[in-house]
Amino acid sequence: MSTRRNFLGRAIGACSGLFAARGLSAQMQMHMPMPPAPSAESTVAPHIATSKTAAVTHVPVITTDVGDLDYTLDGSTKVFHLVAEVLKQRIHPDKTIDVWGYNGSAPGPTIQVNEGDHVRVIFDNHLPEASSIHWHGFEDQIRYDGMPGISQEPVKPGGRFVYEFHIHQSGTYFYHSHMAMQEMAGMLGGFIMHPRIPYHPDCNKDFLLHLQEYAVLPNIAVPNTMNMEYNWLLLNGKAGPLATPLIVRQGDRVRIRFVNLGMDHHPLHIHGYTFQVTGTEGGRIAQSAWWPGTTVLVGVAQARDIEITADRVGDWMLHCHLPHHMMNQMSSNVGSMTRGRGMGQPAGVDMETGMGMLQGTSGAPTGEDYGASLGRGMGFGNTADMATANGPLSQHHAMQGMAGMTGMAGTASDVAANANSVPLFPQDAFMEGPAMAMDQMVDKPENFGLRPGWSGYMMGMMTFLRVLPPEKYEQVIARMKQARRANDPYASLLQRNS
Ligand SMILES: [Cu+2]
Repeated sequence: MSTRRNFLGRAIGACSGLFAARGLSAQMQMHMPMPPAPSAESTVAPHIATSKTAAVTHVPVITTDVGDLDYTLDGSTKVFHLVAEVLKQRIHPDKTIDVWGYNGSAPGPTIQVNEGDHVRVIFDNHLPEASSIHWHGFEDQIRYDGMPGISQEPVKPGGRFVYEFHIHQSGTYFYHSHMAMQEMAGMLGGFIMHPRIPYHPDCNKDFLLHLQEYAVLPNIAVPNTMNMEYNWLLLNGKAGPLATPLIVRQGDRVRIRFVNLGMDHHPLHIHGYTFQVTGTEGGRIAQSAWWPGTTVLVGVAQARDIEITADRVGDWMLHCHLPHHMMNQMSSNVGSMTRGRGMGQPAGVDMETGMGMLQGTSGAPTGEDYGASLGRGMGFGNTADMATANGPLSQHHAMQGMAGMTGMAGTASDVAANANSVPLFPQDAFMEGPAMAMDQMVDKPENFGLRPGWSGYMMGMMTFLRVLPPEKYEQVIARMKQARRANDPYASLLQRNS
C-alpha cells in the first residue's frame, strides 16, 4: 500500500511541477473541463499518472466509505489479491450487521486499471462455502468468466483461483459472486477501466456509488437474503446519515458512477443540477447520444455514469427517489406495534377482541382502534403518548436508550395538539426530523459545516453532493488531511491537494 501511495505522491509532485514550469500543454487544454472553473487548480483535471506501466492519465475514482484494492507488479502485470470473507459492518450509527464481502468491506474495494493493462486477480475464498467471481461486462476468455460449475470449478472454502485479463475496454464495470444469495450478502465491488485517451471533457472529481440493500429485521444482525422486502438501503455500504458525502469544489467537473447489484431498481436523483448521462455498464456513450436528466433509473446489474459542472454552491441532496428507499429500518408489522388510538394491544380480553377472530370487530388487533401504527409508543414526542408494556416506560427511559440522539426532548411542540385524533398521524413526526438528529454520532470531516440537525433528515439511500466555495472546500480538505485516516477512500484527492 505504502509503495503505491508514495508513487502517487511522487507522480503528483512531478505533475504539479510540470504545470508550474510549462503551463498547459496542448493535450491538457484539449481535455479541459467545461466551462472554465474559477481557480487555476480546478480549471484542469489533474491528470495523475497512476499506472506504473504506461503514461495513462486520469483522475482516480473515489469510492466513498470503501476505497481501492492495491496491487503489486509482476513484470508488467498488475496483480490484485481479492479475499472473500465474513465480516461485521456498521451500516448506521446504531446498526451493525453480518455481511460477506471482500478484503474487509462489502462492497469490496474498487479495482482501478487502465486500458491496455494486463491484470491478474488472485482470489482466495475464506467463506464457509464455495464461491467464485464473475467479471461483469468483461470481453475476455470464457475460462475466466467466473461461472461456478459452468466455466470453472467452484472455489472451495480455503481454495484459490487465479483470473487473468487483458484490459481492452474502458468504463464502469464490476465484479460479484455469481451465487445469487452471496451477492445479496454483499459480495460485489467496482472495477474501473480507465480509458487510454482521457474522456472529453475530462473530470476533476470522479466518484463511484454502489446502490445496495439488505433485509434485516429489527434486533437482528443477519440479513435475510431471500426476503423480497428490503429495509436497509445503502450507498457504498452505509445508510444515511452515515454515508459519506461527495466533496467537490465549486467549478469542478464531476462524474458520478452508479452501480446497482441488488434486487430493486433505483431512480437516483440529484438536486440543483441537470446532468448528462455519459456512460452505462457497456462503457462510454458518444457525446452526441448523451441524454439530460435530473433522475436516472439504475436497473439491476446496470451502471450509469452522470456528469455535471458543479457551478452552484450548496449541500445538494443525492438520493434514490423511491420513498421507502429514503428510510431506515422500515419493515412489515413485527410484533405488537404499541401506539394507536387506544393503549396498544390489550391483555386479558376475549378471543374476538384479543385475537381478532371476527372480521371488523371493534378492538381487533388489526382494527383501527388497537391496530398497528407508526410511532410505536417510544415514549418520547407527543406528551399524549402513553407508556406501554412492551415499549419504554417513560420518556426519560427512552432517551437513555438512545444516547447520542440529541433531538429527543422537545418534540412535543412539533406536532399539533390534536395530532393523535388525525387519520394517518403520525407519518414522519417520529421517524424523521429533530427526533432522529444524531450529528455527533456521524461527525466526520466531510460533514463539517452542514446545517445543525441535518442528520435527522438523512436516511437510507441518501447523501449529499457538497459543492463548496473555495475557502470552505479548503477547510474541509484540511480537516480530512488532519484526520489521517487509514486507507482513506479520499486518499487520491488528499494527495492531489497537498
Ligand atoms: Cu431505491
